Amino acid sequence: MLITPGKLLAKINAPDDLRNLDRTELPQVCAELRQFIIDNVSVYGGHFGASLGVVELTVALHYVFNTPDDQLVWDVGHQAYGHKILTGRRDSFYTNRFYGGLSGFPKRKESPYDSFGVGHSSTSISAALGMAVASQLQNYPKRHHLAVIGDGAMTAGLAFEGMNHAGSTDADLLIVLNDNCMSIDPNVGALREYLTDITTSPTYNKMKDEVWNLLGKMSKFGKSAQEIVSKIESGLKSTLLHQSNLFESLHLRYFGPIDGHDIDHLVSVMNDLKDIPGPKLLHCLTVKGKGYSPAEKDQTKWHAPGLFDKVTGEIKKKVYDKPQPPKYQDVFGHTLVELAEKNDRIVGVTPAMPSGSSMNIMMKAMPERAFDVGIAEQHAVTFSAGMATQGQVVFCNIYSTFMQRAYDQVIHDVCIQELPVIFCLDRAGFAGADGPTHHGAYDLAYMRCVPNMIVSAPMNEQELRNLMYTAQSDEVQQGGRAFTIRYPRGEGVMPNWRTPLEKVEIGRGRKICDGQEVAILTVGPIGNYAVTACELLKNEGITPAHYDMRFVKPLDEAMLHEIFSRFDKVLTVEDGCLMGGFGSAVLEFMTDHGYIARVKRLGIPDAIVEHGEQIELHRECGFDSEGIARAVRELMFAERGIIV
Ligand SMILES: Cc1ncc(C[n+]2csc(CCOP(=O)(O)OP(=O)(O)O)c2C)c(N)n1
Repeated sequence: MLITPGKLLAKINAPDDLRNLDRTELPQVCAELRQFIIDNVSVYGGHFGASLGVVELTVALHYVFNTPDDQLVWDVGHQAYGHKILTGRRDSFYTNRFYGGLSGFPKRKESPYDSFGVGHSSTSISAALGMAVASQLQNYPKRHHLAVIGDGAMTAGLAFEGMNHAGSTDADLLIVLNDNCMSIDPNVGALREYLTDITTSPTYNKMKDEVWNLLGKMSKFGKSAQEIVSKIESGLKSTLLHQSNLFESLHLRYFGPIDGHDIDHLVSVMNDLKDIPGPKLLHCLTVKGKGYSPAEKDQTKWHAPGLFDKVTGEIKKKVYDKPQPPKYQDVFGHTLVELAEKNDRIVGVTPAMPSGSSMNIMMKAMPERAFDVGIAEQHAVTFSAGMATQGQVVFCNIYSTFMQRAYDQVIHDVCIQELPVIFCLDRAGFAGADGPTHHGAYDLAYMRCVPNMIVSAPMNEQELRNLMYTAQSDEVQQGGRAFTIRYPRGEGVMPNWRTPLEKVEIGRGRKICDGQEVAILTVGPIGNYAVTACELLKNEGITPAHYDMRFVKPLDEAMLHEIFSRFDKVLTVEDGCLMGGFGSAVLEFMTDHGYIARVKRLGIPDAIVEHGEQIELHRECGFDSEGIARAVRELMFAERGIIV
């Protein structure tokens, strides 16, 4: 249902309408835009604090620059709700993140204003620089290129790679650094301290005043950009004697810090910067959650709070009449501490996801043994490898989708060197409403082809605990193989999950139930759908066998020999890509051992699956309970010409 916008916002169907407004009306636009975001997210959910924090930046950027001809690139994109609302998607915004609705992130197919698709962090500088260089090659100097990047995203190597390149060009690039001192959790590392220093340094603030005076003169007296820029630069050089500037050292002209909530000042400054050639960075200070006090106070909780009462600020929690299963991430977090209490060589590593992965449980219990390394997946893996060389038992927890960034590190720094790092891949399978940039679709395929790697997926909480227990055991740690444990977003199936820890034999599956005619082979929690499918089929007199293979590598070969000897109809089910995944592994086994069987594989097809509830996407791909039951019937009856 459409939420009613304020009266100015109601008239903005595209940024041109915004640009037709008088500058004095912009504070009102900002207030209405902020309210519209609050009204929508409180009832339909989504990311919250980040978009509130960039309301003024969003309005200023679209007011000053000629989007969509000027290229505006958002980093991560979770803060782009205001941008979506101002660029023709106000009336469909209530569908944000729902199945078939708007994407929660900028997406090229969705709008010409979404110049670059995003979801993973720290891509904006490289992408906008690429666009700027292309504009030069195509002799189109009129176009501006803008990258809006947070201080969290700025901690990634990729952002620095982009700046390092940008500084050696004369491309028209404006990097807007949205500095709110927060990642999802508080930002970490030396860069955060540097940004705070630069913000509070008296030398810099004096210099800043001089720079703004010069910029002000430029607009008033029409001085040439070159003249002003050379003055600013000589001013900077004298200041640099006192304090070096990181961005200036990379040959980016640095402006700021300025108040990112002062819309009038933002418009003036951006207008001035338009005339300054070359790569430059504007440092804006903002508050995550700005304008909604509960979100300003607890910024991590309000990053993506779920539904809430916008008047009281109370976050709505579902009420149950009996205990519910925990989230897999919490089972991970608590089990890690339990293991670390007994094994003092255990350490934990997370790249900027302490809350999302529940590594914060260990960070609280054992702060000296758990590390948040910033949005730096590559570093997280190599840092873990380094610790493993010294005999630490490292649990490196990375979302499946973000691990894609660190693939070379997995091969080069871990597996080739036979280091037994334990990779816990959270959000494996469909991530849900975050959509294709966040689906953990590829991990089974990309991990299983690497030598010296064990790949496993627990079917429930107890299995997760046991796999973690096994991975840290001396036997595995001395074996020189890395150990991947992948599990999905959300709750498991066992309310009483604090089970005694038991070792699992590496490469050993479990028979869930015996049966006739068809064998269903699953990995991970998707196996619970197969359990339900078997119950459905039982009513029809169909009784397939079901095996939880547990390991995609090494496969349980003894079990597979038994299966292919007994069954000539086999169904594999995985919530990962079909190409190269678990089903492929089973087919490889079959052909390598000369078995002949009819094998049907269910999993994620070779296509981009959009966003939606996990169950909706499982259904779409045909591996929910109904889909599995249907596939069993097909295997049994289709060849006899019976339509099922
Ligand atoms: C490669 C990658 N790792 C982790 C994430 C998860 N993530 C989403 S937003 C975010 C924090 C970004 O902080 P910042 O750039 O400062 O933006 P803010 O939310 O503070 O506006 C993180 C870690 C991601 N999107 N991409």
